[in-house]
Amino acid sequence: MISDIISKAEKGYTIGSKEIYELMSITDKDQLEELYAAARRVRNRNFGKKIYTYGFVYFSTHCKNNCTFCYYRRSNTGIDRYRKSVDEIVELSGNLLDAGINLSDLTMGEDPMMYADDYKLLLKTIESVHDDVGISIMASPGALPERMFAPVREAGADWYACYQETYNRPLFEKLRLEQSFDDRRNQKIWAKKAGLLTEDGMMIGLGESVKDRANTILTMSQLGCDQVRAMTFVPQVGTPMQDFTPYDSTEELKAIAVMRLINQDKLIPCSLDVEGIAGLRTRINAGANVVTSIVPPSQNLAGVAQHELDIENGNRSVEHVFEMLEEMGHRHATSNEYKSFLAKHRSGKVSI
Ligand code: SAM
Ligand code: MD0
Ligand code: SF4
Repeated sequence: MISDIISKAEKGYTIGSKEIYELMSITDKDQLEELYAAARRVRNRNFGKKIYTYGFVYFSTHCKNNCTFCYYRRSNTGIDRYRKSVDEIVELSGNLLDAGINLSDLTMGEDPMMYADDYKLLLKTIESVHDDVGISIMASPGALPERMFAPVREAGADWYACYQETYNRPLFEKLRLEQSFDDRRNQKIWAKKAGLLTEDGMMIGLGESVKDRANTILTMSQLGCDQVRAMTFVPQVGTPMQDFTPYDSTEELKAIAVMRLINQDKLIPCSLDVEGIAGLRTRINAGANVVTSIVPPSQNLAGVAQHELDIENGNRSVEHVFEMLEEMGHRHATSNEYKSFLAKHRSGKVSI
């Protein structure tokens, strides 16, 4: 039964919510292996040995929001926060490009300073990285009004990332306090209409059920995003969820593999922001094809879920990640290879 679903999905036939639920319910070790092996075959058939790489530039950790899971929520007072200047962000992105990284993920909390004067500083930041560096750009600035997506695209962003975390509406409302479920869902649609590639994402271990996970995977896939992700929740000191018992990575790995089977030519991240470098191999083996949250040491940059883990010791550095990919029989994609992937996907029609 499980084998039938895996092989049906591997061949590219559509599987529905019931079948996704069955796959997300697997606990047997051999069946899990079978799932990961199928996901690897699908990834390798579509992408060969190539793995894309993203640098993470968390350029402002100030935030007006109060998400219960997040270290940088506004009520977590007394933590260190920073805001990088445009020049610093340009320099960081330039270093990423020179080191062979495919994309600079320009991420921030919902920082009022960046949003002031009609998002002036945010747009200036994107534009400067585009004009002065030329690396591909993902913007992860939080939720924006619909009218801002065209300017974000014009400033030079290739991608807009905004994660729903869960498509269970009541759970969303308990997590993303004072934020609108529909508005956040619409972000992806508005971004796509403005010509941006889009990323959606789910978090695992927030109190959701297996059915919620299956439904979230299906909804993210149906929205037609070009990149979809899963990240295990990491409890954060000073937040209402600090005492949650963290999950191990099994559910995330399953989600990566299932997402791969139903989004065969899409990008699926292996984030170093959950388990640090220790989590790279398992996620690649589950079918991921982009390493995200590569952070250079000595730049005073933080991660989101793991704000320190493996950064200053250099384990999340470019060199170390490239080396590990080679050891696993993969190779990092060149900037031209990445740009041609973007061109191919950008021409896709809006399917919603
Ligand atoms: N502030 C913007 C926003 O929330 O859309 C951009 C930052 S976005 C990169 C932050 C994402 O990191 C969240 O959407 C969530 O998926 C993930 N994240 C935040 N805190 C986390 C945690 N404690 N554990 C795991 N993932 C987390
Ligand atoms: C990551 N810490 O890739 C980053 C972040 C934002 N677009 C991505 C969650 O894991
Ligand atoms: Fe702010 Fe994003 Fe953290 Fe929510 S997840 S508190 S919006 S930085």
